[in-house]
Amino acid sequence: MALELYLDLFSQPARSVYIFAKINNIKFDFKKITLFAGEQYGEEYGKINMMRKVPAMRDGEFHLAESIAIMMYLSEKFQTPDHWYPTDIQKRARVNEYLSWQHTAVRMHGTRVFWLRLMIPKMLGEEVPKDKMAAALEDLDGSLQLIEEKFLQDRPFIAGDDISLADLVAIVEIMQPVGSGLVVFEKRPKLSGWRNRVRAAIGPELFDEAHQIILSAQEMVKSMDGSTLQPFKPKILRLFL
Ligand SMILES: N[C@@H](CCC(=O)N[C@@H](CS)C(=O)NCC(=O)O)C(=O)O
Repeated sequence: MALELYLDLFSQPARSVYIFAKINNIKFDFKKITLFAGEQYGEEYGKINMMRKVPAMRDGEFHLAESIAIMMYLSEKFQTPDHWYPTDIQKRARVNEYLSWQHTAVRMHGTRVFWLRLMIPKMLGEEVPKDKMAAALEDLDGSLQLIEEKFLQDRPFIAGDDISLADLVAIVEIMQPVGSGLVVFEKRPKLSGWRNRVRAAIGPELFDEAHQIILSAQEMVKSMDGSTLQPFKPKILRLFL
């Protein structure tokens, strides 16, 4: 049985797993789980991932959730090039340091900005108080500043001269608020130079293909049916407002 990856490219961690598998020529069946249609709550998907999130992986009888765990599994199983998850313990520690930090920093703040700027007003019809928006933008800005000053410093990539899982996880998260129309790179030359290197290392075609959905999100929401999200409105507002 081929390796199965359960993905929706609207999701940042799903994109990182998708890019990682593609760039390493790992063969897989793309199992689309449409989050906005609530497919993650279906009975069948509950058997794949009881946490009801994407991404998830099935390799024969073995099921795995969590993007970072999935990419580490794939890197070991398929012996991907060392730079992705270096065996040198200090380089690996740099990658781990970023991966450990980002959940409650770039991921949390970038996701919040995406929902506050785009999904909550346009799909749920809810007005976002100005102070909430300002606080979310400030938090995101603080995280981007730390990526530049602490994680990148003067290095081309987070762990040194080559791209690693840390850069991949970072870029997919930063692209989420970009998808809501936020100007991120233009005012940050260091981050912008790094983004260009990451895109070149991934390959512009694969990078753009993986981000096509999120970069057309502003256009898509115009024709999307907001009623599919209504049942989740209390949960969404609790999470982001
Ligand atoms: N820590 C998890 C996060 C997974 C996650 O939160 N996925 C979101 C999309 S970005 C999801 O599936 N949400 C569906 C829901 O909460 O209903 C990972 O890295 O895989």
